[in-house]
Order: sequence, then structure tokens, then C-alpha cells
Amino acid sequence: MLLKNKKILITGVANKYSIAAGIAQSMHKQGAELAFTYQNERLLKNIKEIADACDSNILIECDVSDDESIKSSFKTLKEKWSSFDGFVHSIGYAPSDQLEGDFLEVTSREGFKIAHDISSYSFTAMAKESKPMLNENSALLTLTYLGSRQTMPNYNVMGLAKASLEANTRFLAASLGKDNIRVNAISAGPIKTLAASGVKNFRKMLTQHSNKAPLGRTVTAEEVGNVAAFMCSDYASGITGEITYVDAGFNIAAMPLNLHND
Ligand code: NAD
Ligand code: 0WE
Repeated sequence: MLLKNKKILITGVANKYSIAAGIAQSMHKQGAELAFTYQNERLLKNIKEIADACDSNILIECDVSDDESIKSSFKTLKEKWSSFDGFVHSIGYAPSDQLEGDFLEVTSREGFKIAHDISSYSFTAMAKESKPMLNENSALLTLTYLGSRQTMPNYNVMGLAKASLEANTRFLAASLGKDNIRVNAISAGPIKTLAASGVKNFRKMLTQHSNKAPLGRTVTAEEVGNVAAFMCSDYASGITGEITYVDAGFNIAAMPLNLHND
């Protein structure tokens, strides 16, 4: 039981396909006590089912675009947990018009601002607001994607926002190290979630991923969850500021193995 006696807050569950749902499931299996935030009431029914399955009845609304919402959600959490051991930030968003077409043509000042605000700044904001309630040996974790380092069609300004999120992870790690709080990121391979469902050619991307990845397949939210559980456990006490790839090895390969067979 990696997470016995750990209280961890999970953000970013939209439905059962969410990466955050896979993380919750794995953390629950490892003995963690869990609380959940959700973006808005529309998601409450879905998230109740996930929370139930994790024996949690702490469900708090939190829209990270709003400072007051972040503040009040931690205030509400404090009524249940006087202190806790970390949170998982599994939130990313850019307006849909930013994620289809040529980068230079579609990127706008407003789209750029929203993508960075919701996908990167919110991690800093949550760390700031929760710090007084975090125990020693706490761990913060966020979810990033290879588009931060390499280009690909349509990911566009989200790639810039993920680059910011990864730098954010390092600066938060540097800032919180003295309090014995670790901060890490998991860079997950593509998974068919709600956030991916509107994306053009996503199924083709999954196939290409499987063709190039050394393991010859994609990864599941549960596999990401297992690494998340480890990262937030005391077994990872020596790791901070790190980006760990959970992508079946995709990022290390320059060329598919079976190139001459295709
Ligand atoms: P998802 O749609 O299930 O989760 C995204 C979550 O972000 C949702 O729960 C949504 O409610 C939340 N969110 C968006 N705006 C918000 C706001 N203003 N306030 C609060 N919450 C807000 O999709 P997912 O794929 O599970 O995404 C989770 C994280 O994983 C994201 O950061 C995403 O970039 C990252 N990621 C996804 C993939 C993938 O292929 N699915 C790969 C690597 C990284
Ligand atoms: O980070 C992500 C998802 C990012 C995302 C997706 C949406 C779709 C709906 C952010 N904002 C929105 N806004 C919406 O309105 N991923 C890593 C999954 C993903 O998204 C892509 C990908 C991959 C992979 C978009 C284009 C190309 C590849």
C-alpha cells in the first residue's frame, strides 16, 4: 500500500475516461484517502460515481479560471481535512479554434492567454492556495504532453502552454523544496479522453503512436495512474522537478522499427 495514510486531492475528473479517474482508481487501490474537485455542476453526476468507487464523499466545485473559486474550494476542503498530502492537477484547456489548423494562422492573443492561464498558471495558483494546508513530504503532480518539446499538427498553442507547465513544475519544485514538498509531472502518451474526443484525426494519431512506440501500443489511464501513485508516495521521496514519460517509449524513438515493412 504505497499511499496508506495519505490524503490526496484529485482535480480534472470529467468522466470515467479521464486520466484523473485512472489516477484516482490507482491511488485508491494503494490506500490513499481521496477528495475531488470538479469544474462545474454538469460534471457532478459523473464524478459522484468515480468518488463513490473510491470511497470518497468529498466533492468540491473548483473552476481554476477564477481566483475566488480556487480560494473557496480550499476553504471548503479545510472543513474536511485540516491538512493533506498533495494534489493532482489534471487540467488543460485551450479554445477549440486554437486546436485546428496552422499554428501561425489560428493562434490569437486571447487563445494564447486562456491556454496558458488554465493549463499552466492554475498549477501555481493551486500550489499557492494549498501550501498552508500541506503536510511535510507532500507531493504535487501535473499532467503534460510531448507537444511541449516537439511539434505536431493541431496541438498548437497547447504545446506552448505545456512547455510553460513543465517550467512551472521545476520552479515550484525549487520553491517548495525547503518545505519538503515535491513537484513532478507525468508526460502521458495519447489517450482517448473527453479532451481528446474533439481532436481531428485522433484515432490516426493513436495508430501512429503504436507504430513508433517501442512497446508497440498506446498507454492506459490506469498505467498513468500507477506512476502517479508512485510519484505521490514516499517511495519517490528523492524525485522532484522531474518530467516522467508514461508513453510506451514513444518519445525516445526517432523512427518506427518496422520502417521497411510499411
Ligand atoms: P479530460 O477532458 O477528461 O480532463 C480535462 C479536465 O480539465 C476536465 O475534467 C475539465 O473539467 C478540466 N478543466 C478544464 N478547464 C477547467 C477549469 N477552468 N477549471 C477546472 N477544471 C477545468 O481529459 P484528460 O485527457 O484526462 O486531460 C487531463 C490532463 O491530461 C490535461 O492536462 C491534458 O492536457 C493531459 N494529457 C492528456 C493526454 C491525452 O491524450 N488525453 C495526454 C497527455 C496529457
Ligand atoms: O492536452 C491534451 C488535450 C488538450 C485540449 C483539448 C481540447 C479539446 C476540446 C485542450 N483544450 C481543448 N479544448 C477543447 O475545446 N492532449 C494531450 C490530448 C490531445 O489534444 C490534441 C492532441 C492530443 C494528443 C489536440 C491536437 C493534436 C493532438
